[in-house]
Amino acid sequence: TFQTFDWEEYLKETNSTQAPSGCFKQSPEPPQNDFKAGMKLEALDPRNVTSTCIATVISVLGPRLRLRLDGSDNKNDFWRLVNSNEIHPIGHCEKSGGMLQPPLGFRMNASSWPMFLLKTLNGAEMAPGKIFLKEPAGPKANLFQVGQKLEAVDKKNPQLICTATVGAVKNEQIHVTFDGWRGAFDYWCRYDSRDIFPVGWCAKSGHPVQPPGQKNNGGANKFKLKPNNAMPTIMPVITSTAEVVQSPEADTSAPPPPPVVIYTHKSCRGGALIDSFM
Ligand code: MLY
Repeated sequence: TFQTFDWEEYLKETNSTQAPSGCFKQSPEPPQNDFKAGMKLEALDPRNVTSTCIATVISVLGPRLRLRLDGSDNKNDFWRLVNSNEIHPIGHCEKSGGMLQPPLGFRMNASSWPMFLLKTLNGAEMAPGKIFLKEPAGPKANLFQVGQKLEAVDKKNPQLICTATVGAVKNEQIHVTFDGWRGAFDYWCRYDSRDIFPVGWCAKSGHPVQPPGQKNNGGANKFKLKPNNAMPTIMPVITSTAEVVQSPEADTSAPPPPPVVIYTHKSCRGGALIDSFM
């Protein structure tokens, strides 16, 4: 089910303000996404940005695309907005005098690249040029202020866009901190990064948003997601301690403790100690 987050209440409760939309290099309205899974396009290799590669759309989420470079593995998928300037229709590279390159970590011998390229493009569904949208101009200077709220991609879990706060501002950079999460997820980025969005962008664009985590939140997370139009459902999570693998030194003479049943709302995320179950 599609989830929303009550930013208005959260801003009030935290006595904070949102970064104005003019701070961001994002279009005022989230762009339309007409890409479909399976379509092929050209993308800069995120691990080697001087290379243009063939990529396949693995899935779509709001105005974002999950991409995988053809000839690469399935462990290095990355996400791009439909109005990114790092993606183009097939043929763009050659038109601008470049040559398509194998991705970093090409799984075959480099000498088989030309044949691989022919085969991967033969009969492929190529994303039509008209669904690639122009990158917004964005602001000319860093207009962010410390303490302002925003929505930001979690670079360690890049499918997630999360509630965040500007922790610091320095020259062209801002420090993105994730509300209710330890600092391990924080990062510095340019003010015109495509990974940061104004408050409410996810809700507007049909992209899920992650509510704040539990840290320094008084234990209970008041600001959880609310399902849009689904009836709340309580789901049991059964953790059988009997399945825990024991080390050779463990006392196996004692009987295993009984299973523990935890009841939780199905939209709740497990956090560090309980796996997600959706
Ligand atoms: N289960 C992962 C996910 C963390 C997501 C953190 N983001 C939202 C800032 C973990 O606990 O590491």
